[in-house]
Amino acid sequence: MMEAFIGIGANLGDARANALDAVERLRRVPGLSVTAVSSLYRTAPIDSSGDDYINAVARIDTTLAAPALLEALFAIEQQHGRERPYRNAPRTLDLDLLLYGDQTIDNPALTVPHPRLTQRAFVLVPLLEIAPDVVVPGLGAASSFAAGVAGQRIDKVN
Ligand code: A4P
Ligand code: MG
Repeated sequence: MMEAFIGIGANLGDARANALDAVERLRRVPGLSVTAVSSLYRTAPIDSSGDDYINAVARIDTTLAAPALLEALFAIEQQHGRERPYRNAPRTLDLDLLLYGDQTIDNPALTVPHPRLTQRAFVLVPLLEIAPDVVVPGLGAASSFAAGVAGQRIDKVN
């Protein structure tokens, strides 16, 4: 059994509903259980355009190998009609594999830890909400990067 963290982002359509539905769909994936979900956050687009994003992070326990887990995330994105016209395009739903236990994975299809994880408040803030002591393999405590993203706009959605 592996503990992993999934980043959830949406900024097209009803972003809040899409993020919440993503969590419900994650709960139904065989070989995976959702053990914690952060609050939803409204965040300014970073290197992206369009409306504010809704972001959240889920913690899971899973027996799926990392590539199979990524496939399951893609399937949920597809169920939300995700299109990929260009990199960082606005999206109905984006699911990123942020951390997969203490593993480091680096191949064209999958990089874990997610390479931009420590530079982005929209990932770090919800991650630290549910896992304040989590360690990013190769980089150290996630909390040590919080000060570096303090200038990025992020507000908890009530
Ligand atoms: N891929 C490699 N590693 C991973 C991983 N750990 N998790 C590959 C998920 N996918 C991974 O992803 C492109 C390719 O990355 C996939 O084919 C997969 O094999 P994508 O989801 O099609 O494209 P993307 O999301 O546009 O690119 P990417 O690289 O995921 O972008 P980022 O860096 O995640 O940024 N601003 C706010 N406020 N909130 C956001 O959620 N998101 C982005 C996306 C930009 N700005 C944002 C937000
Ligand atoms: Mg993505």
